Amino acid sequence: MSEIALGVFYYAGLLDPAAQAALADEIARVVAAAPLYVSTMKKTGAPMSVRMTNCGALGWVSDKERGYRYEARHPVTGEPWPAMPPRLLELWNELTRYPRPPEACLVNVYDEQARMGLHQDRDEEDLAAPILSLSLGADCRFRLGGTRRGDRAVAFPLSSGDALVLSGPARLRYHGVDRILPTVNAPLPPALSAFGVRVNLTLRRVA
Ligand code: MD6
Ligand code: FE
Repeated sequence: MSEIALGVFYYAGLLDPAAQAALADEIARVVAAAPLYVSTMKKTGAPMSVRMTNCGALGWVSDKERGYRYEARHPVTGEPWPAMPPRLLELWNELTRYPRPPEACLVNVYDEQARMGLHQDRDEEDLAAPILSLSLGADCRFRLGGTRRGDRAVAFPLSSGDALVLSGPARLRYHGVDRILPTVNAPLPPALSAFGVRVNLTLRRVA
């Protein structure tokens, strides 16, 4: 683990290939129960290039009409989200040491062209709780800015099995995914490879 900036904890290669495959199996079960959907941006209504789903009590959803929010049900099927796999709760406890469990795990699925614009995660009421991110599959170029949009940013790759925690003074730092990198160091495990080339999980406390 290295604290690459105050409150930014980077765990390179935290999950070995077997752990990545086991996690991919669990996420494939989530996707089977809660199909991937396309969210739209709140101001423009433009579709996001990343497809999403969630597990846990709450899930992050977005549309032009009602904006960014957490909901207890899938926006298309109307079903409650699947339970969060116990392994994710363990990783949360291990890596964040936060006394309360995550309520939402957003699953972002990227194809080669997908990206994620620079954003802050601030749709949660509990901004004291960290966010834990886990990546599987293709490397991406991750961008981490400051707490104001115009602040200088650094960019570094996130690879399969890496974990990243944004906490404390870094909780509201802007960040995004510039692009998926072309060299495939670790393909998505077969359980998920039909859906895209990279999967990122973000675990959050909401309330
Ligand atoms: C991604 N990650 O890696 C997008 N958010 O695909 C995030 O948006 C993110 O990595 C909060 C904390 C860590 C993250
Ligand atoms: Fe984010």
